[in-house]
Amino acid sequence: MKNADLATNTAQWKFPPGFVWGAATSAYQIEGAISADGRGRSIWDVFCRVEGAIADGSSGADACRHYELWRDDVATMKWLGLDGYRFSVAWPRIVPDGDGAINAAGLDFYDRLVDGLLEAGIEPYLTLYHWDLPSSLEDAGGWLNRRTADAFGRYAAAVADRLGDRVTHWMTLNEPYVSANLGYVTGQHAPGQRLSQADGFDAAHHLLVAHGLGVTAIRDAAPDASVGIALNFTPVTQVGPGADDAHVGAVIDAIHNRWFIEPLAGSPYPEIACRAAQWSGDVVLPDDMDLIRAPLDFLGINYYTRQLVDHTGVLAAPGPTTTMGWEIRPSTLTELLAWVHGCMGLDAYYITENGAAMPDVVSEGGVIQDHDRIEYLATHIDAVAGAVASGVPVRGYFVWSFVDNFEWSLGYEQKFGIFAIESDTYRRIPKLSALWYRNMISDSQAPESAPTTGRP
Ligand code: IFM
Repeated sequence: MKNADLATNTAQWKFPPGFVWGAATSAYQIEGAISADGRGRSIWDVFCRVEGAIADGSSGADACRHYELWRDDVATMKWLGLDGYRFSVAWPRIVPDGDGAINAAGLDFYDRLVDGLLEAGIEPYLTLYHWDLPSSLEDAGGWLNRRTADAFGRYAAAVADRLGDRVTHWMTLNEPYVSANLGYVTGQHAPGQRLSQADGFDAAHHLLVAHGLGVTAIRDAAPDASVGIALNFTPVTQVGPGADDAHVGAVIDAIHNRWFIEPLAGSPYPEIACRAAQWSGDVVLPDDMDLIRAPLDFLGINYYTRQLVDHTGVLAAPGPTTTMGWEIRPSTLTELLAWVHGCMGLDAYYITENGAAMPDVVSEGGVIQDHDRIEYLATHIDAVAGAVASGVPVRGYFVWSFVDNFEWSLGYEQKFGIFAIESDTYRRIPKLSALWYRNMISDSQAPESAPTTGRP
């Protein structure tokens, strides 16, 4: 079927009953209100003030004002027909100094949000850490310091104690690859450090220790919780026939795609990556790998694109691409899901992020006719259906993102939302993709399109 037909025939996919259609966001990208109700400072508040760090000089200080407008947002999600909403909790709202006293007002906000979602019939999917580390922890070394992992365990316990009676689905971390590598190696993200890959692996290890401590804390507070982690994958396609092309491809693949999933599945860190970075692994304490491999209920998979690699490294993506310059490649998602299932063998996977930044031209009628985004979503949902048909138990799909938001070092120039935000009023304006997603959800829930597996 042609891509355009895939997008128009929204009743074609046969997902299992109970498949969760959702949308995703994260705290710093949408909340704003960075000084409200005792919130502490995060590394992103600090990083955004560094000259040149953010492409458009902006920050998440106001973002989408979700902290103030969350009730309207929940109503909009209900209108969309979402089954699930994936959001993150801002650590600095709960523990302003990173470790120590709990700020009840911060917990109150998420308490209200969770109740509001449940009242609207929307299941909360909660991520504990989506990159907004309390800056006082960074002052003490951040993720290079193991104590940050211990502090995360205590923070996780505080959130789970308060919300564990109503939130079933928990993710410890979002994309620890990005926290470790963009935060401590390339410096593109907060805290903006440019250190060695070996230092990046120290940070990555501490993130995984934090994950393990978080899993324990959540299970202690909420024994029936379904617990996972959201990992991002950028599969590598080797270009060029040489052994050197294969070697560089294998190293990049190990750093990007294998580093986190393999220890979660009980294997050691990939040897080829440790060797390439001359990583001593001194930070790994005797019981760490057992802590990291704690059984999970599900894995969250964030997928946007693949990367082409030769002996020189990652190559510019061939077209078609999104405005991020990321190649649009849905078939890789089907292959990725099979590979992930082979590694983890779990009963449940969620696509916890998938979506596209597009130019979003406003038509004469004032509507954002984002047919390109609709096609991206349709072809990727079709790719998920393909994986489901071949036996991968994918249980849900969360579009990134619910609204245009603060795209980290790229500011507000990259637009991933299915809703735009009107400047001045902060009104959420549905793009054509929001209407499409709404129809697709409603069609997929129609009784005649709910057989047990696969696509036609
Ligand atoms: O906006 C980000 C999100 O915070 C994490 N995953 C990728 C998205 C798009 O870059």
